[in-house]
Amino acid sequence: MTAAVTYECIKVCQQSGARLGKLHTPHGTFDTPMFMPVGTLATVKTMSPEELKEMGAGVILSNTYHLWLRPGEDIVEEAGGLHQFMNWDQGILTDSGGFQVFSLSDLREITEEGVHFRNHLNGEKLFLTPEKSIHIQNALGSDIMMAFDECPPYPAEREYLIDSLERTSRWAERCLAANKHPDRQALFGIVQGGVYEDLRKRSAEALTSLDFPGYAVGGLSVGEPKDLMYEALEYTTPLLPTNKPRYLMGVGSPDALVEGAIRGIDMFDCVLPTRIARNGTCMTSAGRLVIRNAKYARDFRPIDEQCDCHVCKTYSRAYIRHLVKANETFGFRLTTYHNLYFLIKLMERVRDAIREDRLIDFKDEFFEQYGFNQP
Ligand code: PRF
Ligand code: ZN
Repeated sequence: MTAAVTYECIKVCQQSGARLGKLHTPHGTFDTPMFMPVGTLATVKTMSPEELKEMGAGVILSNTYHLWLRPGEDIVEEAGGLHQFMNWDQGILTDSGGFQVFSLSDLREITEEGVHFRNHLNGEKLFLTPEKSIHIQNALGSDIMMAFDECPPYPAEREYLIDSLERTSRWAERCLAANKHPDRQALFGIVQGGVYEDLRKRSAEALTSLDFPGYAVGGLSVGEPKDLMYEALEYTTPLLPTNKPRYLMGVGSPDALVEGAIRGIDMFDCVLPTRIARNGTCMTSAGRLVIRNAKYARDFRPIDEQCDCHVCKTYSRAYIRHLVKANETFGFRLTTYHNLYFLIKLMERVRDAIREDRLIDFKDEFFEQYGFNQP
């Protein structure tokens, strides 16, 4: 059987250890490290697929949990799958619903079989299992599916983390067995274990023995200090096979993208750029810019003078500030476009730096300009 998704490592940066690679999927080949915009409800909020393509997004993420609740995976399947339904012919990765059940719904009860919880829209009682999650993801037809896992909060008791990661490993095995289309839809395993090195090792060993086509590092960026996240990545990525892609879930701040790549991560996703755009915050090469600020009322420069996106070539801070303050939808489209472009372009610069063995130099310059304190 041919694998649905394969990873090709092009080179390792001699200065940082970061990997430059390619991810081959049934919907195209994408350069890594890469950032995936989040399209929870079969749309990257405010952006058309044409715009996403124009800015260079190759893969987007969507959510099993949300599409299950509405419109229902049967409708998406009837449309011909998620790619057809939303008119997106590039890669799609779907998260399993594990994380969303834990972050959005209340009255959860975790059993060996699955998770009981309430629909966050209408309070209806629901039950999600590894098999059900894969059934939905098979119906959606994503290129990459994620195993149904539990993402424990931070901090969590060590004993609890052990129970949880062992259950997550058993669930991972059930997910693999439930995948009806392994030739078209790759299933990635998710390593858990909090910020304990021995627990990450236990989780990674259990999952790598199951031979997934790719691995995610889950359970990070859940409230722990950033240095603990970087430390956890430092001991976790070396536990993962070098011939498979590694995906850091839910991480998308510019500093963490660079630090993650340095620690061997190939894929990232996060709602951060799109979410902050909708309250008027822009990512720029000089740090965050809050466009509502009065000081931009007569500022006719672009959001970021170093950015060559369509928005920065065309519209001024003053205009975008006016739209955002007046709650005009177009303003949020412009900030969203720019923020996504900024991260996609950042990853392109990271890849260039890896190719030239200078990712640490790039990081130092980028952080200095952005105004980050070094971790
Ligand atoms: N598991 C899943 N999705 C996720 C996470 C996880 O641990 C995270 C953690 N940052 C974000 N999204 N399934
Ligand atoms: Zn721009």
